[in-house]
Amino acid sequence: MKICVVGIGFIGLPTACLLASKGFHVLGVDINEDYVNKLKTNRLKIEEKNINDLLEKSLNDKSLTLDTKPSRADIFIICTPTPLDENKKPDLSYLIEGINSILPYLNKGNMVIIESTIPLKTTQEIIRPIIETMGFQVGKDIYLAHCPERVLPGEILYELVHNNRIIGGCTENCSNKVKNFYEKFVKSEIHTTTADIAEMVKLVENSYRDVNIALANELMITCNKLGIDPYDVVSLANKHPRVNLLDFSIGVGGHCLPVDPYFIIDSFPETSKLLATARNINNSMPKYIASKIERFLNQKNNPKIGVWGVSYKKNSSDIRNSPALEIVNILKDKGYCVNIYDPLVNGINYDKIKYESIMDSNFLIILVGHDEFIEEDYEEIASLMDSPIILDGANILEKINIPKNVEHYNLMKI
Ligand code: SAJ
Repeated sequence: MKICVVGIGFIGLPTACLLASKGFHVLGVDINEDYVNKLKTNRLKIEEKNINDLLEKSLNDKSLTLDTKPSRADIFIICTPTPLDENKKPDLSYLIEGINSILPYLNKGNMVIIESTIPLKTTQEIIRPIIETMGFQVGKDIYLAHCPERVLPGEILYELVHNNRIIGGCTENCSNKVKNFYEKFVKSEIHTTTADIAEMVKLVENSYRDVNIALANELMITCNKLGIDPYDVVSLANKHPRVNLLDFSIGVGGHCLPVDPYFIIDSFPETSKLLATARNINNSMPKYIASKIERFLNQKNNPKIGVWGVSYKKNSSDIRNSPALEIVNILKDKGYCVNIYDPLVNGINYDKIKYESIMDSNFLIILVGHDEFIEEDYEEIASLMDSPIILDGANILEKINIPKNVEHYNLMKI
């Protein structure tokens, strides 16, 4: 069975490699020729657990080939990006380009599976008509379904197999055909439903998480005003058997939670006010945290600041929509001298070596709780700084040994 995966990025590449390892002949397609060539020649280190070995093996045994154009296949899986534009409106240009690219290669009996996260009614009202312009009848000639990915970056290869899946077919026949395919490699439950419901389920999953985090963030701010420990409030409330508050934070980043709720808000603004409010609360967190940091910075003349951690969440190298980076930019825009260090993120502005980022600094601000930061020797770090103050935005103070004489504060508690 031949599979064509269109869009070999964060989700598409692990999906293509996994399917190739399961005995399928897979063609991975991406419009970025330079990226495809670098993947082909193993010149790219992909930051996803176990992916590099699997990619090399699949390319070597030819179970996976890569190209910039699709070709005939039994199954087409679309994993193209669906970002927001500058007005927080869904940008479907990559998705439509991906669908159009497979049209010349479609044959009766093919499956077309949309794994990209998509706005409501996209499968039935945008993708289905494009396919039917080719003379195919969806449900009879082509089996079209939305099967939203729900994998956690860093655990993708494991979760592709072990997470249960939702399959939303345009028709019941589409759902059943696509379910038969997923049953070949998914070891968990597979639930079939309609395309409309599958689209909403995916958006609800991330919206639920975003609203829950917004509630925790709002409670943290109230606890700060009240002068009580927000960690105690959340951990004790969660002792209730039916309460599960998530963690408050410096903000909500990544390419999912800050994006997906807007797909519902854009379609139904009148009935998604809670989602919009939650987005506004989470979007405001970097500014709130930066204002707390400034209260400390203003105690020194021309303070020198080392910031550790810029990715969107701990133990990740991904900086998309990173609240930590937003905080850094707020401080820099206000003229503060900020040196950044993040061992997981390569790039011009934040690859200062560890000690250079804090040498003679007055402040060390830890914004992301990478495991590496927990192992550090804070005695030595404090000795390199000038009357050091450590500000923790990642709730790792309890896990690290800070010398008694070094001032340190948890930014969530003050
Ligand atoms: N965050 C908090 N508090 C928390 C948990 C997370 O502030 O208690 C922040 C993180 O620091 C990060 C952001 O939220 O900045 C998003 O992190 P995340 O842990 O929610 O994970 P993502 O965005 O990497 O992946 C999510 C997952 N969705 C759900 O858990 C419902 C994943 O399963 C999805 O597949 C993924 O979005 C996606 O691609 O949609």
